[in-house]
Parts: sequence; C-alpha cells; structure tokens
Amino acid sequence: RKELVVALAGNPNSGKTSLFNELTGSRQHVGNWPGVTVEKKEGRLKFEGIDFKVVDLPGTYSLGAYTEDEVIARNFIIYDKPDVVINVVDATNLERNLYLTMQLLEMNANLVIALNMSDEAKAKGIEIDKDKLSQILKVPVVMTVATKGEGVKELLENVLKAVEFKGERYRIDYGKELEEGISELESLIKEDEELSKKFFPRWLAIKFIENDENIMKEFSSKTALMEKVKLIQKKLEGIFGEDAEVVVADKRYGVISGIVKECVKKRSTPEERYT
Ligand code: GDP
Ligand code: K
Ligand code: MG
Repeated sequence: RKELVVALAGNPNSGKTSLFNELTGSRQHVGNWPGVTVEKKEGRLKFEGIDFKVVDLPGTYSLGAYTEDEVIARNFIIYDKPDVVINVVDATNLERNLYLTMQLLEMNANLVIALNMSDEAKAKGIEIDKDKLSQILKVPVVMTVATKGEGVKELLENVLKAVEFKGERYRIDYGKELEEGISELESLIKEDEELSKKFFPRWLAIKFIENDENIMKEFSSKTALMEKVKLIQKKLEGIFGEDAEVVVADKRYGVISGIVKECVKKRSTPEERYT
C-alpha cells in the first residue's frame, strides 16, 4: 500500500480532533460515513517522506454494538484494517479511557497511545509513569498536548516504528473458566475460512461470549457454532451466577484498575497543600 492509513480512536473530548488538526493542518476533507449522517474527517500528511491518510473516528467509550458511533469505529478497524491506530487517551481520566484501549488491543489493532491532556494532568497533580504503562501494555506511549502540538513529532516517529511491529501486545487473562470457553470458540472460528479471514479470532470469540448483538445477528445462520456459543454462555452463567457479558466486563474493569494502581500517582497540588 502506497499510502499508510492511521486512525484516531478515543473517548469523546480526549483531544482527537485537536490532534487531527495538528497532524493534517489544512489538508482535510469532511464527509459522512456511508449510510449515516455521522461526520467523517479525513486528512493527509507527509512524514519522513511517507504519505499518511489520517481518519478521525467517532469518539466512543467502548466498541460494543450499542451506538452508531461505536459500530462505525469498530467496523473501520475490522474491515479497513488501518496500519496504525493512535489511541488518544485523556491523561486526566486514565482509568475510564483504558476501557476503550483494552478493546482496541483485543481487536489486535496496531496501537500507539497518545497520552493527551498531559498539561492538565500535571496541573492536577496526576503523575503517570508512561514507561511503566508502555511496558505493561507493550504499546508505545507518548505524552502529548494536542492543542499546542507538543509530542506530535515523537508520536509520528512511534507511528512509523509501529508500522513494522509484528510482536504481541498485552492481552487480558480472563481466568481459567472464561479462557477455556474463549479458546474453544477460537478453534471453531479458525476452522471457518470466512470468519478467520475477516476477524481476529480471539476478539470474535470474546464477542460471542459477550452476546454482542451485531455479531450474533450476523452469524445466526451458522447454527452449529451458535449452539456451541449458547452452551458456553450457559456453562459460564452456571459457574459465575450472572450473564457471561457481565463477567467479561467485570474482569476488564478489574484488570484496568490494577494497571492504574501500578502507573498513576496523585500528588496534592500546591493549592490542595496550602489551602
Ligand atoms: P475530541 O472530542 O476527542 O475530538 O476532542 P477535541 O479535540 O475537540 O478536544 C476537546 C477539548 O479539549 C477542546 O476544548 C480542546 O481545545 C481541548 N484539548 C485538546 N487537547 C488538549 C490538551 O492536550 N491539553 C488541553 N489543556 N486541552 C486540550
Ligand atoms: K476539556
Ligand atoms: Mg472530535
């Protein structure tokens, strides 16, 4: 591919559009996503002689199938397979923002994290050990202030490096029972040429267990697979005493809370100390 595609993904108000403007300047095109009235922003940029197309995805807290924005963002990542996804993370709200990060990792997106609003985080006394975060997630992490263009060059250098990345990123360990169900489904998915070509098998297996509305509808005709999904969901519900999707979400929140404890320190600000 001559032109590399970079998508910007992040929570609403994390600074995606500010970063998009900083990256692409006036070389922008605004249209709509096919079939919907949600705005689609694309822009271009050249860095170290390489042409990039940059796509500003709708801001979302999750990549479930619950809103139009979530479906647009996730379909772009699944079907258009951007070379790199810049996950714009609001450093003042790391815990909430990491919920999306975990889902992007689960989709096997080739991530670089822009730890944005780092000026506001600093002013609030929030210290994030970005090297530790990078080490845990196995993803490059760059501090940025999108509105001032700070960190943008370093971000692009890391995007360029990530294009060549072939290793493993962080993966949530969902625990023995869930992992058994996931790997059972993963095997079935890998045997199915249509599914394994389109989707990252582990991600799809987890979506089945989560009873994802769009995914369940799309594959309702694969009766043998769907029966297996129902069986695994039932078994997990028997073990945990609640819906499998709740168990998956709880596990994600737990993992994120642990990561935040390891990476974030909150100092008192001067105002808090002296007033
Ligand atoms: P989006 O919803 O993710 O597209 O976020 P925007 O780019 O629209 O930014 C949301 C708000 O945060 C705007 O008021 C921006 O000016 C501001 N903003 C974006 N990045 C930064 C940053 O790094 N530092 C600070 N202090 N403000 C920022
Ligand atoms: K703000
Ligand atoms: Mg925006």
